[in-house]
Amino acid sequence: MSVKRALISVSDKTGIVEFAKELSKLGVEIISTGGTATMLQKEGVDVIGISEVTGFPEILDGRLKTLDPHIHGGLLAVRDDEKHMQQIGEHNITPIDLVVVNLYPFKETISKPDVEFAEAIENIDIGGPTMLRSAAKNHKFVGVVVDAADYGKVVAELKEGGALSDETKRKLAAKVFRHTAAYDALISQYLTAQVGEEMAETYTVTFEKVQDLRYGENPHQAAAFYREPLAGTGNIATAKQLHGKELSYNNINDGNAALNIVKEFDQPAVVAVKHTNPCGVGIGETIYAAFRKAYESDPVSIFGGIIAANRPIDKQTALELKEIFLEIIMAPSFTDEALEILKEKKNLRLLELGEVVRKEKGDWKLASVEGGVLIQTEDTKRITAADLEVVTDRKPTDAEVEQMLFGWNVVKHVKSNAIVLVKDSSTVGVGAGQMNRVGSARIAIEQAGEKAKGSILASDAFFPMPDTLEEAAKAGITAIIQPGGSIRDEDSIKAANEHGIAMVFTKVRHFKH
Ligand code: 93A
Repeated sequence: MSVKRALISVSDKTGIVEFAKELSKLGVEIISTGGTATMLQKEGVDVIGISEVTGFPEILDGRLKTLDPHIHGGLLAVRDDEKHMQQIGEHNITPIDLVVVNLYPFKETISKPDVEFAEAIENIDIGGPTMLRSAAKNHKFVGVVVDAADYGKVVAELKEGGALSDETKRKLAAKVFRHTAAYDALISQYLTAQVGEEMAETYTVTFEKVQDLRYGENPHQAAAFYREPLAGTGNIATAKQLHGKELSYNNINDGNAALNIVKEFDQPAVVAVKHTNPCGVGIGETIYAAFRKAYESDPVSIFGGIIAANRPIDKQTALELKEIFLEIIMAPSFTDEALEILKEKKNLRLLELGEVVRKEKGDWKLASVEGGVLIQTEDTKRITAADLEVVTDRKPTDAEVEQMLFGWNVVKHVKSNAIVLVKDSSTVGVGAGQMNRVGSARIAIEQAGEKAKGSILASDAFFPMPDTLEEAAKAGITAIIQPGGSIRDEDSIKAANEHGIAMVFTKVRHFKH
């Protein structure tokens, strides 16, 4: 079916003049709304003003422009239904064969810092989505373009055969409903957050594709990476890749884990991650000092790891990083010298994060399960020395308390059951993901070897029995931080006292599954 009449109403006017000119050349009559019509006319395109078609002025500050039977009748009439065609004829409605609409910039508006609520509301488009939906419903007869990226393809098809193919029209319609659904999802999220009803009867989210991925966790799984429309800086989703091979699914997942840990620290920190668990974390006066500590934590496991830093990577650090086989280095930025050094490694992925800051208020976290999704707030719980309850005869020294809090910030990010040993502001042993706590403790102790002596043990959840304490005492661990709350706490406290270990309870636990 040939395209005789098109309606163009766009907020983002990129490429619209060229597109409209091409349509005009093809003999298509163009109807257009206020700002769009003005622009097209200025550029010498003949347009019919929307009011000429509706017989009604644009009123209510533009809220009422296209919401009119002359428009929607022209979009919705089924062309091969005699009754429909007779009815629109009786009402002087002319069919519209092509709709080109993009919507009021709601996302851009709410992305502005300090946006006023009223401004956000004014940017909820009503007439635009309505036209898109009418046209998309009647896509058998109407072409509908919501994405400027499709202008070229539409013109090419019209030039070729004077009409759009059924396949193209159906694809365009599907895109429209994806677009309007995402548009409404964002409005619903914004308003829902405003009234604090996040876990309402339905939960509608939308994600935008960042990139296709070669495969998922394994080569036989398909995968792509999507981001939240309003993702801020300092995230894996908005990081800028400066160098190296394409990111993989596992890279992104591990990178996210490393970043979450490094964000815990205000002082310079470096985190090395393998399979989403930290294998080395260090904090220090400088990023180099932090890197040394992270590296010395476990010089074996860092091989093939992912590094996150919360300060720019300098030359000194780059020179040593270059000597290790790494998948990714992520940092707020890289000095020119550091970049030059690291770029010598062809495959090494370098990600520039922008500002890396700890979030005070967490996002909603989604975990997919078969047939559904679990939603929870992010674990952003923090504690200070004042929150610690000393439960043993021996009180921890100030230095021990400092190390306890460091260990606590790390163990929170280790898959449960999680045990972390720390010494001199670096991790020396990490036990992750075991099905019993003492198993994780044994792994951490074994990995620490000699370094276990004089170290501090952090546990993400309480000790159900005193076996972990006995292991800790044997290894020469001097202090323990754990949530407490087991019915057998007294057994662990007794064992700690027997061995002169200082132990504190946080009364907060950090399961991570
Ligand atoms: O305010 S609206 O919801 N009411 C309408 O009737 C209407 N018709 C088109 N917004 C409406 N539009 C939108 O106006 C389009 O979706 C487009 O984004 C914008 C184009 O306006 P202008 O041509 O005046 O720049």
